[in-house]
Amino acid sequence: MTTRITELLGIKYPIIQGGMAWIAESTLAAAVSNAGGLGLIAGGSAPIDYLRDQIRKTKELTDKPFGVNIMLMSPNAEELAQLVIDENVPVVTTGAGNPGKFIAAWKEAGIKIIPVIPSVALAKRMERAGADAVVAEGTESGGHIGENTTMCLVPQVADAVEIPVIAAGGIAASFMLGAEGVQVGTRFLASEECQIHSTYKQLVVDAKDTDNVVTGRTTGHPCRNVKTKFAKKLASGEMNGTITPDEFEEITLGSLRKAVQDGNLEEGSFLCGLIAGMVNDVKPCKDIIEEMFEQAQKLMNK
Ligand code: TUI
Repeated sequence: MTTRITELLGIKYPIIQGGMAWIAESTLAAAVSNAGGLGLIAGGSAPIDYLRDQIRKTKELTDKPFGVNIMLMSPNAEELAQLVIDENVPVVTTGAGNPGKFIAAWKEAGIKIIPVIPSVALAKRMERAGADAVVAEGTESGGHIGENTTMCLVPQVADAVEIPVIAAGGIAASFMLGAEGVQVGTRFLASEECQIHSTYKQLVVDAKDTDNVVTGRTTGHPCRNVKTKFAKKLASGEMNGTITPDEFEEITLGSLRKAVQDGNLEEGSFLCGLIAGMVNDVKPCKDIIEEMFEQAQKLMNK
């Protein structure tokens, strides 16, 4: 399956891993890259020394291309943006903001730049600024989300820009909508190589189509999660006004770490996309990728 994305990135399958903060580290990134996709390490709000170490570990674990995701709301985004240059990272994806001010320096360093965008307007702005491709991420995705759906956003972005579009979602459907690659996050949560707590993996495997909720709408930073008691309590508290936006920020501070490292059901935010209902087992990244492409091929042959 050769597209402009496989050619741009030098990968076998047009699939890039989501830049999941606290989750995407060297073991997962290298497994996805070794399986023929583009593995990503999450910058998140990690300390610079941790990210440098993860980049170097990934280079030891794979000789294939990989990337780093820069989360632009992070207080240290600026220093992480410089680190990817210093460490010769081949690809950068960005999330939760406009990476415009970093693009010139990254281009100068020969880094391939792929912003994740929630709207046509931002996709056009990124193309003008020199991005190599964009990921159009619909509201079904896990974590920090925009309002548009993949089904409506992807074809509009694909029409609006000349650069290749990567859809966050299933392969066959994404190609029908005009994308040339896919970004996959939630499915990789239930991979053998993903280092999250076993409780987190089990929540993803057990989730049905309706076991999902958006929290943080009152703060302006909506986030999609597995519908645990904690997430439900947050969402309803926001809705009926018993949790103010400030209280929400306080309660959820550190909650992603508590989910990922401790599997803490009482205080953890288990970020996860709506597609978790379809994720029913834990297996190696290689099997996940190969199975996705076999299924896509069958669907497209139909
Ligand atoms: O970034 C993500 N997903 C994330 S980031 C994250 S960590 C976090 N935790 C709490 C609050 C905020 C972040 C967890 N999941 N996906 C990519 C994405 N980017 N989704 C939406 C956007 C986005 C939103 C606004 C991109 C650009 C943007 O631009 C606004 C502007 O400045 O024009």
